[in-house]
Amino acid sequence: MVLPLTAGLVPAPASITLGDGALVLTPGMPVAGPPAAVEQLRDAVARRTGIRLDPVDEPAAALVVLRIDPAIAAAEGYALTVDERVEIIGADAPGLHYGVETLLQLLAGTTDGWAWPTARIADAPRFGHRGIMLDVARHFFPVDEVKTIIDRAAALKLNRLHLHLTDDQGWRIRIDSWPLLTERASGSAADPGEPGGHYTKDAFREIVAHAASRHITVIPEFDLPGHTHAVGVAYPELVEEPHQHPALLADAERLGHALPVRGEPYTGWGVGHSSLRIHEERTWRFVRDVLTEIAEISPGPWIHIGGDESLGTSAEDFAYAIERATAIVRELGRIPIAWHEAGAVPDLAEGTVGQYWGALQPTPAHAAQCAHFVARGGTVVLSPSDAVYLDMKYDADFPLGLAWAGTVSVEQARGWDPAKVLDLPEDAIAGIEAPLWTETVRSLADAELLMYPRIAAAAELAWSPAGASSWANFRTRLGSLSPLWQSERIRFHPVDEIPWSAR
Ligand code: TNX
Repeated sequence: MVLPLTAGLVPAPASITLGDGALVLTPGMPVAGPPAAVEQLRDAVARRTGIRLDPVDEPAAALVVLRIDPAIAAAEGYALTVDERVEIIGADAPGLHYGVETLLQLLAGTTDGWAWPTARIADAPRFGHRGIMLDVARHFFPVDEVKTIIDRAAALKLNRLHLHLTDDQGWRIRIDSWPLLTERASGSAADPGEPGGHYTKDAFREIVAHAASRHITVIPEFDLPGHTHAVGVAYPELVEEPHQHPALLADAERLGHALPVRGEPYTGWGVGHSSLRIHEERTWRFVRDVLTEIAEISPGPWIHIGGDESLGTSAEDFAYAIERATAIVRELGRIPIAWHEAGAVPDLAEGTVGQYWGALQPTPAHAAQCAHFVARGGTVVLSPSDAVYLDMKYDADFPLGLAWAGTVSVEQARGWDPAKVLDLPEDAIAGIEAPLWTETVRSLADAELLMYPRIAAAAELAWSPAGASSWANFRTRLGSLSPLWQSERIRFHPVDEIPWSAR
């Protein structure tokens, strides 16, 4: 038997020993275990190979045995063995799910047919927060596309989907107490030719449920006090006049975009021009109502309140807004998350999680802002823009994406250590999140080209132990995923940096 079995696993497991044998798949191969995991495996194997595995009740009669034992590994971990049979023991349901994803990546075509290499793997994640962020405000993704993105994120062992639901260009979530948000402010996006769209509460619940079935928690974001131009399209009395700062004027001129006008849809790419009216009590009724309705449809522990690029809000008003918004989230029984600028606010709610989007080399101000979240009992999620911003161009010639943080190759996306970005203890780092901002994205295909393969680099840094492997080893493993990605119809950008396997 010729085995092209390279164990192309991404993210790299904590420990792996490969033998020289293999277990060949046969139609009707019996599989036993918890129904959700059995179905996950059967569906994926059938999609990849056309082979149907048979569910059986008795583990003793099965050749693939799936089970849960909390003693086997840390949370979300698993142990996997392939010899004459396959056994996957998850520490919990997510761990079993990830073990099955690993087994699917191990599957390879051989001269004897589809086979798993003899292997022994013990695995568990480095970080608890392994996220992707989708900007559905600049480009709206319908529910089915979000589900596709969820399935694929879970395959890379990611466990958070941060949905950036509101921004200057559009409001994407139905709020019953303020119905004009979606009636008047959801029909635009970051391109005059785009239709926009929004999620009804049922649609949002469907996304949350689908994510949960893949062990992914949805983190909804209502970005405030800036990035709120769309609020003013529905309720002009809630927002200030646009702040026409020099960078906004210069960018609008360069890109040929119109300037923001209060009460009218904005389709340009400028940032930092909008602000809620901080001193009106009506604004705070609005903020509380929105956060309350979002909390009602979001069972997860976190709610993101934005806080980035509030150039149209004075520092004093910004501090007041962040204090008040984070306190409301706490009152709703949830943990606030905010972009790192909110770390400048002395009295932000205790336990607020910061999301760092500056460079791999933080400025002293950024470092101090991040440290403040930790001093207030929170943690920090790392989204360094020159490493994990999925909307940065791969190189200057790439047609999609922006380049304000530089271009980001796959090697740059993977070549950093999450423990070394900020001068904080490792347990102050909640994990890593890779954002996809969508100013230049017009379709799921565009999104995929920016995400893949770089999302795999972010997933590896979030999951695998520090220093788990070299760049040379990562390139080879990543390249060997190409047949799997092709069979899943993922439109990845075939960068020259990676030796993509033909089969
Ligand atoms: C900065 S990063 C933003 C977004 C833009 C993005 C484009 C952050 C918190 N804010 O509003 O979409 O750059 O890369």
